[in-house]
Parts: sequence; structure tokens; C-alpha cells
Amino acid sequence: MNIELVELRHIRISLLSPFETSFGVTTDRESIIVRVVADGVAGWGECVADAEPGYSYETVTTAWHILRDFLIPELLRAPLHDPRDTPARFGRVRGHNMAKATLEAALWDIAAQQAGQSLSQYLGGARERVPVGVSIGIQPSSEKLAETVRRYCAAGYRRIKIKIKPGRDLADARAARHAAADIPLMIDANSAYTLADAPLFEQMDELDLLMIEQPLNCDDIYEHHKLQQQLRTPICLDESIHSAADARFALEIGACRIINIKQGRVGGLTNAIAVHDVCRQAGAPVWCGGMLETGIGRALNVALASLPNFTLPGDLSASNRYYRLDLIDPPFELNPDSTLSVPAGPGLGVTVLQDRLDAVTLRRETFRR
Ligand code: OSB
Ligand code: MG
Repeated sequence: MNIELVELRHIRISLLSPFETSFGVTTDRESIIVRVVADGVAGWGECVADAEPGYSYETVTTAWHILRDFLIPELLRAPLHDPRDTPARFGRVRGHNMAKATLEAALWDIAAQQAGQSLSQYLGGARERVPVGVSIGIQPSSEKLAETVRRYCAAGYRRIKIKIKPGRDLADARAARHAAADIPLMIDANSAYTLADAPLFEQMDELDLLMIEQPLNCDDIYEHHKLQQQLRTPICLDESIHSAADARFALEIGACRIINIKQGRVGGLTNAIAVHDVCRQAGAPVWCGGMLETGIGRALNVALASLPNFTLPGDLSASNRYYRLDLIDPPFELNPDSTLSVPAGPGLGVTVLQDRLDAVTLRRETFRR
């Protein structure tokens, strides 16, 4: 691949409703959309870093800096044979996984198009529809939460995740359990607790949850092992896992039984596949996490989630769960069996709507070889 051009856009797009987690509230999603042209073929990528460093230390501003000053010059320096070579190519930049993943995403889109395949086919995907659920932010009250849970169940989502934070956690989990009745339910704490909260999670054990996602701090893999020993409910790690080595370590010491894979968090699709493979060998299921992506990032996630060990429903909801007007055509729609269809066209298999993208773009910078 001879990379000719890279274009960055800082975008801001309003969510249909605010999304609250233990680390903050998002009303407008800001991110970076990248377009790469190589050998005359254009590929797209979306950066999952947010405007604020609540989930990760990376932000739109740090990612822009790392992309502009280090990663893009490195990419334009010489041709690249395979998107799988990207992590090694970026090896001299420590961390900044979300910035790295952005460019790698566009390179995968290009490579799949050049091979005349959908990204899912190109990756060795095993299914045409991927099971999905919905991630519900913290609501104003437990009653409002129950109402929201019922609304999403009625819309056809057959796996519900609720966000929790210290305070109303147990009441919220109970209200959601009651509202979701016979639907698989899980909670996501986004690192808001410590081992001293083990008694709270022991009470959660009685709610028959599918899993408890990232209860403790992102650096606390060891502490998660202590908590997992005290619980029947599987722990799933999200923020703690930045590489295949992290995944292997966490599974070997029993810090979790499930891993949430986000390609942005682990530094791109190549590393995401490596995490998938480590988990598969260890007999641990994985699922595809989400970061409130637009359809551009979602199309990549859906292709990733078509790999064989993604046996649990992902945080990959329909376009209309997030945005009034998605940036792609066709938008993602929920199938009656609580799945999203994997796009079958070449590459990402979706068309980026230029006028909508222009309408949400705050700034833009182009780089040429
Ligand atoms: O922890 O999984 C998370 C969104 C932003 C940041 C972190 C998380 C989330 C979600 C939303 O849970 C998942 C989605 O995109 O639907
Ligand atoms: Mg999470």
C-alpha cells in the first residue's frame, strides 16, 4: 500500500440523549474521523478517544497531536505491505492506542477493498449477523431506569447493560432486574469501586447477572482476582486490558472470566484479533465493546464481532440508539433476533455521507506524501 493522503477531521455530533457513566456525562460525542487514500482507494477510521480523559488518558486533542506529529509522518514515510504490520510500524510511540487504532482501521478498510472482500470476510468472520445488546447510561432515578429498560426490551434488545456508580447502584440493579425479567442483564461500573466494596458485589451476586464489567480501577488486575474469588458472577474486564499480554495475565490469575474487546483500547484491529485469539485458547468468551461510535466505527466493530469467539452480545446498538442522523448509509438497524447484520459490501461495506460529515466537522487537516 502506497499511502498518498491522510485527512483528519475533528467532529462533534449530538447524542439523542445524554449518556452518563461513573466518570461523567456525554451529550455531544466528539471524535476524529480519518480518511486515508492508498493506491487510489479510500479507507475510513474513527478514533474512539473522547473530548475528556474520563475513560482513558487519551482525548481528541492528544490523539490529534500523536496522529499529526508522529503516526501520520511514520505512515507516509514508506509503503506498508499489510495492515497487520501497523502495530510494529508505530512501535516507537509508547501507548496512545486509540490514536494508533484510528489509522489502522482505515488501512484495513483499504486492504479489504483491494482484496474485493467485506472486512468481515477479510478477517475470517464466522457469521452474517452479530448478537447485540444495549448499554444504558445512569438515569435520573431507579424508576426512570426501569422505564428505559422496558423501552429497550420492547424495541427488541435481548441483552441489557446498565451503568452504575456508588450511591444508587444496588437499587438500580434491582430495578433493572425486575424490569428486564427474563432478559440477560449486566452492569458496568467503569472502575468506580475498590475491594472494600466486595460486600456490595456479593449482594449483586443474587441478581443472576450475566457479568459485572470493570468494577475496580483499571490498574487493579490483581485486585479483580481477589474480588472474582468472592463472587459467583463472572467479572468482565474492559479498561484494564490494553494488549493480548494483559488478557493472558488477567485470565491466568483469574482476574476475570470474560473480556470486552475494543479495538481502540488495544491499539487497533491486529491487537484486537490477538486478544480474541488468546481468550479463545483460554476458553474465555469475548464480546465487542462500544464507545458511542458513529456508523463508521460501528461498521468496523460489527466486522470484528463476526469472528468466532465473539459469542456474547456486543455493545453495538442500532444507529437510532445514538444519533438522529448517522454518518453512513445504510444506517444500522436492529433485526428482530437482536442482531445487527454484518455489511457484505467491500471493506467497511457502508457509504460515508459526505454532507452529513461536513455538517459535524469542526476542523480539518490534510497530509500528503
Ligand atoms: O465502558 O463500555 C464502556 C461508552 C463510552 C465509554 C465507555 C463505555 C461505553 C459504553 C457504550 O458502555 C457502549 C456503546 O457504544 O453502546
Ligand atoms: Mg465498559
